[in-house]
Amino acid sequence: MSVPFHLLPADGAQSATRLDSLALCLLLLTGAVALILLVMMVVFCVRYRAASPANRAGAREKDLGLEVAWTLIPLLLFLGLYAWGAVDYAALYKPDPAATPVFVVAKQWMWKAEHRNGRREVGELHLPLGRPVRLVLTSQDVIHSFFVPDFRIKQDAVPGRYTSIGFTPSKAGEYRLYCAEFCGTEHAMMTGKIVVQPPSEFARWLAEGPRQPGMAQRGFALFRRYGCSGCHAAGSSVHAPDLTNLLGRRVHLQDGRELVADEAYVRDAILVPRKDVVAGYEAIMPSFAGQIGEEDLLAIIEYIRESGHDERAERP
Ligand code: HEC
Ligand SMILES: [Cu+2]
Repeated sequence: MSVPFHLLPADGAQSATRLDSLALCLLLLTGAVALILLVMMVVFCVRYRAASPANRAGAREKDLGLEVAWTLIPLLLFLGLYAWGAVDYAALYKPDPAATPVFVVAKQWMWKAEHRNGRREVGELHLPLGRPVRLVLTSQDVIHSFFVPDFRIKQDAVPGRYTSIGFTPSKAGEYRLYCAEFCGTEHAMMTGKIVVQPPSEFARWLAEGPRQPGMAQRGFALFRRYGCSGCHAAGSSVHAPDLTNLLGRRVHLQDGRELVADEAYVRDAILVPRKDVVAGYEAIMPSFAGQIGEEDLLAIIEYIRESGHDERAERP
């Protein structure tokens, strides 16, 4: 829906359109309720004021039907709005795991992004038009917040953990990125640019330009350098779980809990291995906290993800 006179920021993503419709409905509904009450109040005040000769016969002490109606109808309307909001909220903050992940690392005072093929950028984020993306965010220092008003999305980037947000850009163009969490002297300058391109143009951009080896490939080298492969490689003499296809897999833990492995789980498995010990294994994995930087961690996770999808990634 487009609103005239730029009352609202542009809408560059489906999330923006949906949120605007929800906000408009909320405004209309609450506006209508307020208006009806106000008009009735004024009308009754004037009509039945003490001096008025209006006919007061037939006034009802009780009307169960009326009372039930004015309770139930608004209740259902507002519960409907609640459900609508909950669905939109889940779409943003529990994004589809199949959406293309893009990794964003915040630090004082810049936004760094890395795409799965190893293409990196600072202060800019290129995204394909019409494709669902899922940002996986973290921070190297303090809490920052990734805020794109034109997409109506905001998600904190928190040191020591991953957060994510999913959305689908719906209009090509450039959009402003802000940090929405006061993070130090140059917080106000911690801005960036989101560039939404048609998929073919995006693919060209992704393939060109300065780039490291793909994230998974870098992750593979790190996997060996940190000695993970010593325990986790097939044929290792250590009894350690096979990590192929781990992301998205259901994991049973020693203490009886069960969860689906996502990036945050793998991250914790590496940094705080005692937290979630896999059922059937001994807690012998050492913690790598303080040894592996955020960007290397993301690369290792990408390697683990790809090792399930693409056999070649295991032997680059
Ligand atoms: C000393 C052997 C050893 C080393 C070295 C080691 N691990 Fe592990 N790892 C294990 C064992 C044993 C488990 C299962 C018990 C547990 O969850 O702590 C495990 C569990 C995991 C899990 C959870 C697996 C699942 O199925 O849910 C991940 C992910 C993982 N390790 C990644 C790594 C990475 C990445 C490295 C290198 C940075 C590494 N490990 C180094 C032994 C090791
Ligand atoms: Cu910031």
